[in-house]
Amino acid sequence: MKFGIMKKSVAFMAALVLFVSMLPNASAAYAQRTQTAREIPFSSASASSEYKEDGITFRAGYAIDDKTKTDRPRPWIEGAEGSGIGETLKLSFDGTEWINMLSFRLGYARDQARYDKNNRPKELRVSFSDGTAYNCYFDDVNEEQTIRFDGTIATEYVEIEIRDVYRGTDDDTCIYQVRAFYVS
Ligand SMILES: [Ca+2]
Repeated sequence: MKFGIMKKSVAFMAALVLFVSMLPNASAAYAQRTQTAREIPFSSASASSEYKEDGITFRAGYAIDDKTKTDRPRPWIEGAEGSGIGETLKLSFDGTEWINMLSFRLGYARDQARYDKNNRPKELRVSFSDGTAYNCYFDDVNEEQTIRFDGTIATEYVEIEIRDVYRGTDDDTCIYQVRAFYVS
């Protein structure tokens, strides 16, 4: 009796192996989660200096405002003598946020003439309230450039120091827009 059952099982397994071997070959395909970038809005901005001209202050807040909501979008421009090396822009969240990516529009990015006229940051040192800091390097292009960090950073602010610039005809360095994201 036992022997009979075993024989039947062996026959079943043989049939199963034959059936599986007849299935069409297929390459492996693994599902991947779509990466989503959630923007974490800044709530306030301050700077070590702000450039003033014709009654306009190119204030820190311009670096975090919504460029689509104005006809004359402006950057933050440092107000120090020379290229503004060492000047800082501090962008704060409303409390502690988790971020792992920053995006930058650098220079006076509204149009090419303004972009060429003013300095564009080449190197920025980016510091967070958790004590970490990164030297970030940028190309001289009037496009959004993103910096993706290895880990996730829990921080109350993003502090940006100008370290090096691409020179324009005027020695004023501009940061047009900075945005923070959590990419999952
Ligand atoms: Ca300057």
